Parts: sequence; structure tokens; C-alpha cells
Amino acid sequence: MPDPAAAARAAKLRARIEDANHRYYVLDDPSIPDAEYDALMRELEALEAEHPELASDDSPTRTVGTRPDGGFPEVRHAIPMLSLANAFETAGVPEDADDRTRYAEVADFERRIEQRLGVSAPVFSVEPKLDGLAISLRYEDGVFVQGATRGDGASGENVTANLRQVRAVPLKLRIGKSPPPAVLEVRGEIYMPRKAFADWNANALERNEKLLANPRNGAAGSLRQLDPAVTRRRPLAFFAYGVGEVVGLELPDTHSQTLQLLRGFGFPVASEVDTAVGLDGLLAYFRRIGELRDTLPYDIDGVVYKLDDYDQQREMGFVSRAPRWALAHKFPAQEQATVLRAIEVQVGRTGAITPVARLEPVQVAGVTVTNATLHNADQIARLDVREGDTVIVRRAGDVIPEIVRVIEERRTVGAAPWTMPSQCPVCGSQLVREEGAAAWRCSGGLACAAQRKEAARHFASRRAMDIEGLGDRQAEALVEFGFVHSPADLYALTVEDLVRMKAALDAATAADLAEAVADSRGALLLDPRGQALLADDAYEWKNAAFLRRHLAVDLSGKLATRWAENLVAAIAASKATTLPRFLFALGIPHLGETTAKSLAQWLGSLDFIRSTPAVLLQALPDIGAEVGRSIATFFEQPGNAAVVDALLAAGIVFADESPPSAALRERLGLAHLLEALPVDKLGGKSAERLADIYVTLDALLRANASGWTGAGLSSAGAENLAAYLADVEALADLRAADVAMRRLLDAAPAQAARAQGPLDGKSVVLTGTLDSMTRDEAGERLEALGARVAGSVSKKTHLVVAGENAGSKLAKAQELGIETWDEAQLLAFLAKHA
Ligand code: I6G
Repeated sequence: MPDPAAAARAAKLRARIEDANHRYYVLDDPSIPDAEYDALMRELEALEAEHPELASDDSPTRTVGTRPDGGFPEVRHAIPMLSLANAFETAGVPEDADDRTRYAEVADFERRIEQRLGVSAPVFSVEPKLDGLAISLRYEDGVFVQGATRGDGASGENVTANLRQVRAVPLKLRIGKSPPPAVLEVRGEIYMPRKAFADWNANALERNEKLLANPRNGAAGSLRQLDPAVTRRRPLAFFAYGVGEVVGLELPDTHSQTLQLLRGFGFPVASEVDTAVGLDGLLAYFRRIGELRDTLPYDIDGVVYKLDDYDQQREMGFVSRAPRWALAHKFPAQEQATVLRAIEVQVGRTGAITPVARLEPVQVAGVTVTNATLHNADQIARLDVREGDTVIVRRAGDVIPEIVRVIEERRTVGAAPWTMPSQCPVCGSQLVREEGAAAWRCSGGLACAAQRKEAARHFASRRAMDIEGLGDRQAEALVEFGFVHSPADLYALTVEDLVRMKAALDAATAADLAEAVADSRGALLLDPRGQALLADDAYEWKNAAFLRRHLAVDLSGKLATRWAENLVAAIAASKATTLPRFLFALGIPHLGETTAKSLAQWLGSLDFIRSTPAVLLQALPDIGAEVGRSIATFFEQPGNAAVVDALLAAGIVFADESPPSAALRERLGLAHLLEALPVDKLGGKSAERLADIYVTLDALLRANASGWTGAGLSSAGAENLAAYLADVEALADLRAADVAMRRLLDAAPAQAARAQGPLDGKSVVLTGTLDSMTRDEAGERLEALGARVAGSVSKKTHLVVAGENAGSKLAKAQELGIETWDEAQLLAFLAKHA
């Protein structure tokens, strides 16, 4: 009489295992981590061993995988594809346990073989166990005729067409002149190499596509594509590990020799395949491969031990679904389930926002994981991961742990979808997302503590404020050691501050050096000032305290003081600058040097640039919607505004400020404001008509929808406009834009200033390498003659100057019929207008 409680538990376990099998083998969408699956299987095995009356032939403990689901024709395997018995580290063993206790299951496996065969320390063939998809390749008369998945072991799916697309699968055996075997079935694993998997996902992330959960899933999903062309594009590889049916070929006596034979036939076999003797040999191999695991180019989940001698294999035979002569010894799992406590966002040094998962601590592949990356907001939406969810975390090699899927069945009621916070967690500035981009970023570039180093480095750099003597490392160190919080603090630095900073920087460098010395006994090293230290000196230098003392003495001396005095002078000199340099130095996303120059030419002064709303900036050439929004958002952040004010208060002055360009009159007006509104059925023509009739925004607003239709706007357009203006904030923005626009137009001269140079109003592009000067220098000289130097060639380009090795820009200019000059023509022109 079966024990009812045991029977009920067995039924529950079988249902869960069968569901997991279906999700894993058929849908390529595993529901639970491997470790959890293994635990369920072991519990069922133990239950069936204790209650033999519960065992049945269709129990998942007696079958392999799952039956094919009908997507591909079925193939019966001539010789069943079995599975392997698994061995894990004994649960809860103390730290100092000996090998026989820690690896009791492996020890039992080896002992059973010794006892049954009456031999001591038998020889095993040993190999890494790839985390891929088991397949069988059938060759008839040396030609690949059929490829199948393992399926339930008795029959699998016919995926021949797809396997033909995998470059590592030979289409013919390499057998030279000898006659091919009538039949040879080769068994092995299809897998996706780690790098290919990472590249694939990096690309998918960029293209906003679904990520592959792990290389195994990637391999399985790729092989089960209905269109072989899709499989062809997937980076799949193959390793052979054994044979099935063989006719017309005498196999060697051992498995390791068979693997050699397969290599000779043209099949890839893992280079880590080896032989090992007795239990000690097996465990030594397990440890060796365990140490290599993170550096291997493919994912493995353990190693496989097989008795090497085929006679001995035959003598051992099989038990239920697995051979008694082989064992899979599993490593700690790379995927584990845990609870996601919270999703927080981190701010990178350039302001990019990365969502990070805070997890209930969990052991993954031998390491405690508490945080995992979620990549970006799109990935969170794709996974539909919510705070409180049970998630599967994966850690493979040295990559950052990531969340690969959610166990939706375990979601608690009421868990809400996650949304991106609106403000930066570090500085409180607005988080913005560029159109079409996956990444969000913090708009508080100058004021955000997370971005301080980058802001200081960029501000001081050659193309920005060009502060001589303040290199990247020193600019960052000023922030690191607390001397500078924003670029404005640079202007308050004293010689003493800089000497102290340099001492701190060199002490840190010295500590790094001391560590390097300790790590590389006897190697040739450089000291912090670049002098070579020979091996013997290096030993003297390995004491960090000695190094710190040595450098501190040196740096409080003349060298450091002279450096600091020069730097203070260079910082002071940088106060007299140009408006484009200053704008570029602020590090506004999308504001490059060309845009900075254009902005300065059109709006003339910082005062106008910082107060012009996005809708007006967009009307300027070279500044599209995205750049306009980026500039306006930057100046709207109170933190950024405070730093800009502090910079001006520190005495920054511009030699080149002027009134706004007279040409603004052609670009700005009521029609432009209306056209830029996100209002359906209010296009350019209707906007112009309304502007002609009402002239001012106030007049337009005093009228109503029926007035607007009378003025020629369609009734749908009028209705949409009325609905838009009913929003108080939208109306306030429009009024503010109108005020800003009128201020600009009032300040702009009525007529353009007289032409300044022979290239006035001309757009010039420089490409290729010039001999006599850099492209920057050439650009500056052309600008001095009135040209606007642009980065890309378009129909609006007037002239392209092409140096050596000019490429696509020159070709495009020729295609568009644009005038092109070589370097000699450029020099002649510059000489004439010098
Ligand atoms: O060497 C092997 C590696 C992986 C195997 C194997 C395997 O399954 C994924 N399965 C069997 C049945 C055998 N060797 C004999």
C-alpha cells in the first residue's frame, strides 16, 4: 500500500519537473534555475528509492529531457541518447572536510567501479561538461545526412538543415583515401562561445532587442529556428564527445583514442580533454578545470568522467537512464533564484544612468551576489522585472552578475511595474532620455557629484578651457582629494592647495607602485617620475611608507612649488576665453565645438544662450530638437546654473560676445513658435497664416477656436490647439518662449553687419590629413575669414578642403558637385587673404 503523503509529494515533484522540462527543452525558456531543477530531481529519486512502489517507467527520473514538440520532424535515435548521473558537492560539509566527505558521490562512483571490476585506480577519460545542447550527427559513407537533438533520448528533432549552417559541423568526414564508414553517428554539444554571446547581447541592447538569457539558451534557441538562414547568423560552435551507431569502422579500445579519431575526422574536440587515474586523478582534474572555468571561452557546468576502456564500460552496464561508467561532476551553479529587494539607479561618470538590482544575498558559482546589473530601462521593461520579484541571477566568468529572468509564478499580488525616477539620486537634477536611445542620463553635469571628475577633466582639457599643466589625472585628483567640487573651484585654488594635492596624488601612485613591486619581484619598473628602477632597487622600493615619505619630502621642495605656481597662473590665464570654448567646456551632452561656435554666432552672448528655451534653439541651423532640448535642459538645472554663475563671478570673460545675429529675424517669429508646438493638424502653412493675421501671441490667445478657423485653421487643428493651450503648464511655456523670442529679436540688429571676410556665410568641411598644419589650425584660419566649419558634407556645404587620404567626405562632395580644394589651393587662398 503506497504511503499517501509520499505519493502526493512524488506526484507534485513529477508535475514540476515535467513543466520545467517542457519550458527548458521545448520552449527554450527555463522557468527555474538548474540548481533548483537538480534538487527536485534528487528529491524524487530519493523518494522513489525509499518507496519503490512509486517508481514508474514514465517517471522523469527514468526519461531524458522531453519528447519533441512537433515543430520539426521526429528522428528515432538508432542508439538511445542517454543522460549522465550527476554528482554535487556534499551539502553542508565543514570547511576542513576531506575529499571523500566533500565529494562523497564521486568517491562512491569510483569505488563501485573498483569493486565491480576488481581493479584499483582505473583510468578515466575526463572532459569539461559544456553548457549547451546535446545533438547527434549522422554520417553515411562519410557524408553528413542527418542531425538531431537529443529530445527524450529515444527520439529527437530533425534539425539537419540548421546544423548544416553551423561551421564547426563537418559536412564530410576527413578520411583521406581510406573508405568511409558506412555509418558513423557523432555525439556532442552545440554551444555559443562566451564572447559571441556577450557580443550578441551587446548588439541586441543597442538595437533595443530581446537579450539571450544565457549561452545555453542562445544555442538551443538558435538551433530550433524554423529558418536555417537565421541559424546561420547565430555564432554557434560544436564539440564532439562520443559516438552512437557505428557501422563499417573498427573503433579503438578506449574512449580517449576514439576522441583522437574524431579529431582526425575533422570534429572539434575540447582541448581540455584528458585522462585521469583513480579518485585522486578525477578530483585533481575537477579542481584544475574549476580554476580554469572563468577563463575558458565557453560556459561549462562541470566535468565528465568516463571509464576509458570500452570493455570495462560494457562490464559496468547501465542503470535506468544513465551509464554506470560515466558521471557528470557539477560545479556550483552559475544561475540561482533570489528575491529582488529593490531597483536603484546608479550615475556613471558621464551621467549615464544604469539601473541596479539590490538582491537578497545569494551564492552564485561560489560567490555571494548582492547586486546585479539590469542594463537599462528597456531591459527592465522587457523582463518585466518588479521589486519583490523572485528572479534568476546569473554570474559567469568575470562578467557582472545580471538578472536573466523573472519567475512570474512567484510574483506577489500587487507588485507594480517599475518606472524610472524623474530625478538624479545624486544631485536631484532632472533625468532625461534622448529620443530613441535606451540610456537615460542625469542633466546636472556640472553639479552632480557622480560626474565631478569627468566635468573637471573635460573643463580643463586642451580643446575646452585649455589649462596648461592640468592633465586628466591631476584634474581628477583635485576632485578625488576634495580640493575641487565643481569647475568653478579651480579658480580659487592656491599654490599650497596644489602642492598638497600633488603630494596626495604621488603618495597614492607610490602605494600603487609598491603593490606592483610586491607583485612583480625582480621585474624592471618605473618610479612615479618615470625613471627606471632596476631589480635590486625595486626591492628597496617595496615599502609603501618609505615611498610616501620619499615623495613627500621631494614634493614639498622646489619642483612641486614651481609646478603649482605655473598652474595657478595658467588657471588665471584661462579666465580670458571665447564663448564657444566656454560653452564646449561646460560638457553639455551633444554640444560639440562646431555647435558651440554656431550657437555663439547666432545668439551672441552667454546671457541669451542660457535663457533661450529649446523651442527657439531648434530654429537655429545645426541645432535639431535633441540638441536644443539638451542645451536648454542643462541650463534649467539649478545646480548647473549655480556653477555657471560662480564661474562668471570668478572672472571668466569672453572676448567675442556680441548682439544676436540679425539673421535671427528670418528664423524666429510667431509662425515658428506655433509650428513647433506638438499640435496635430497645425502645420507650417497654417502656422504662417495665423501669424500673419494675429501678429502677436497675445492677440492669438485672445481669439478662440472659432476665430482660428475663421483665420484659415482647420476645425480639427483649432480644436487640438485649444486642447493644448488648456494645459496651464504648456501655456506658460509658450508665453515664456514668446518673451524670450521678443527679447532676442529686440536685441538683434535690424541689418546684418557688413561682411567680415571672403568666406562669410560659407560652410566649409575639412577632411583628410594636411601636411602644413593640423585640421584644427586650418579650420581656425578659415573661420577668421568668415567661414563656418562643419563636420559633415551636405547639400548646404559650399566647399570641401581635402588633404591626403580623404575618404567618404570627399567622395560625397564630388557626388554632390561641391567645390573641392587640395592643400595647395588652400594655402594659396590663405596667403592671398593673409
Ligand atoms: O561526454 C558527455 C558530455 C555531455 C556525455 C554526455 C553529455 O550530455 C550532455 N552524455 C552522455 C550520455 C555521454 N557523454 C555518454
